[in-house]
Amino acid sequence: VSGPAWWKEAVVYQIYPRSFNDSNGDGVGDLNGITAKLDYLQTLGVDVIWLSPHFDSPNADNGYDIRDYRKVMAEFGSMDDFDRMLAEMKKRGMRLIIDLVVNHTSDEHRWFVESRKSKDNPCRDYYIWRDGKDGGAPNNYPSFFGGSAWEKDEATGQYYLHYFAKKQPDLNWENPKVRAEVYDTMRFWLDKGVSGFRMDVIPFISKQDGLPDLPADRLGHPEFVYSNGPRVHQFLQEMNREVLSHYDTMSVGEAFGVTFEQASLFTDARRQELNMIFHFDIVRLDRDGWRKKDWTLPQLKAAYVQIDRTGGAHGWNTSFLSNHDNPRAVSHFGDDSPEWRTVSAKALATLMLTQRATPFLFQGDELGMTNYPFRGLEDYDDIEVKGDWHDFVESGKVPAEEYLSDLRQTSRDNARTPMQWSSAPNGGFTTGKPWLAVNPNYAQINAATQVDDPASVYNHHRRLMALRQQIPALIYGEYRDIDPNNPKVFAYTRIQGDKRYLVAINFTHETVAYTLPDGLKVAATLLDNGAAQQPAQPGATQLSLQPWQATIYEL
Ligand code: TEU
Ligand code: CA
Repeated sequence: VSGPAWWKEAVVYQIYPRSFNDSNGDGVGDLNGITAKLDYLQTLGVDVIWLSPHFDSPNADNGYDIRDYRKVMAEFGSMDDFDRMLAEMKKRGMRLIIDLVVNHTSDEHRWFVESRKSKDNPCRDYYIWRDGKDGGAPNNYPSFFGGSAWEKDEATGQYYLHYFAKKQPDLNWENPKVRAEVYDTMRFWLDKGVSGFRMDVIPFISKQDGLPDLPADRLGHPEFVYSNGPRVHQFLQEMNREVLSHYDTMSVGEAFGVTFEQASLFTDARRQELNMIFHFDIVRLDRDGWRKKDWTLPQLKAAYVQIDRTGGAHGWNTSFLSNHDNPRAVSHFGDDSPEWRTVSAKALATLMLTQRATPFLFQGDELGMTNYPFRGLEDYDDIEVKGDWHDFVESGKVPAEEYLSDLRQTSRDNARTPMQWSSAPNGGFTTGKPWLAVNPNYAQINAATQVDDPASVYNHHRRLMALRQQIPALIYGEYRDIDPNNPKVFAYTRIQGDKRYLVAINFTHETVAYTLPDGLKVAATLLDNGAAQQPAQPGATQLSLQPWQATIYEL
């Protein structure tokens, strides 16, 4: 049965190292830069750091294309820097999880360099090679970064499979040698003292038998097929048996393409696969690839209920509103105009940190950092942008303006602009030229001004994280949406034994008179995001919720 665990009680903070803090002025964040900011993270209340890939890589996809799994990316520092960073984290009682990117490697990885040489190379079978069909690719699989998922290689005339860029060939997990290499790599880092892994697109590791064509209605969303290979659970159980079960770890799988019905197959503790997965249903609620769609509050609430259900009695969930692949939380689900930015960012923090789930906070969201005011294509760095531009705009399917206008809101680069530490040039991120432009609003939004301001977004996160530590019901308590159809107010209870709490969030710009359903009565206000005009009276059944007010009550 699934009982208490350190990783259920932890708050995880995601660091995208390239954009976190540059210690040597080359414009790229680095490991020493992270070490220098550990006190800041400790004060915030972070228990676990998830570090996006820090391995040697030619950076076709910012480190999600790994050339050497046991080497630190030179731009980020050395293995000594890594060891020192980890030791400093431990000193502060923090743990580290790292990114395990093993669906694919870089095409510059030693295994692929060998593999492509000849059909009888000992590494040939580390990847997925097929003959072409009718003068073209072996099947109709699309890649997520544009074009076909197959690339023809001149040396042998065969094609290799790449679900992402052609510089990210997919590993062949059917080959026991590949699995043994992966498990060895995991042990290497665990023996160094890391506490687990975030696993990149892990449901994709098992490929469909015979690689048949996708049906036409799946071509727009191949993830639902790629995530359903016949042996994915067998591989994950083996990984757990061989590696994870021998260490005190946490594991979280990025579950792109995994539906609510399938989720517990990964996370039911009795199956011994992963501890948690990242569902895509909230961050992708209002979009289809780069395209924006409208969303309503009841839809958002329904996703929360469904995700909570997949946790059930034997699993556990994650709670997150952004990451390095998604726009900024406040720009996405709140209101990033100067008038509402602070209060709505705090409302979202309240939502994020009071779920029956482990919260994953993305760097900068604790400051209410916003999307970037992109103008044209030249402002973007992301490889995905270039692929989509090619597939949708250059192909003539979509006018450039339409693509660029949605992209401004959906692009991954929104989350990747450098951290805003202070009002110094470039937000104090670097003394050199940043690899990606800093958001011009850094003079208004930065850590230096927020750390000492009790009313800041940062300090609201701090208070929420402290409260979560004090009140087990906010972690383990049953989750119930008490008013799923209300289009303005998000209200839910968290109940554990006789401890009863209510979270009420006004998602509008208006004052809402809210009558508590089901005879619920407020006993006391525990924490408010600064919007409330007066505390609710004990016994109150009527709340006057101010614009973007988010309050945790005791019932
Ligand atoms: O992303 C998985 C993924 O498929 C999407 O979230 C991706 O961002 C894209 O929008 C799909 O259209 C993971 C990593 O988080 C991402 O940064 C990598 O680029 C990708 O895998 C490949 O490793
Ligand atoms: Ca640097």
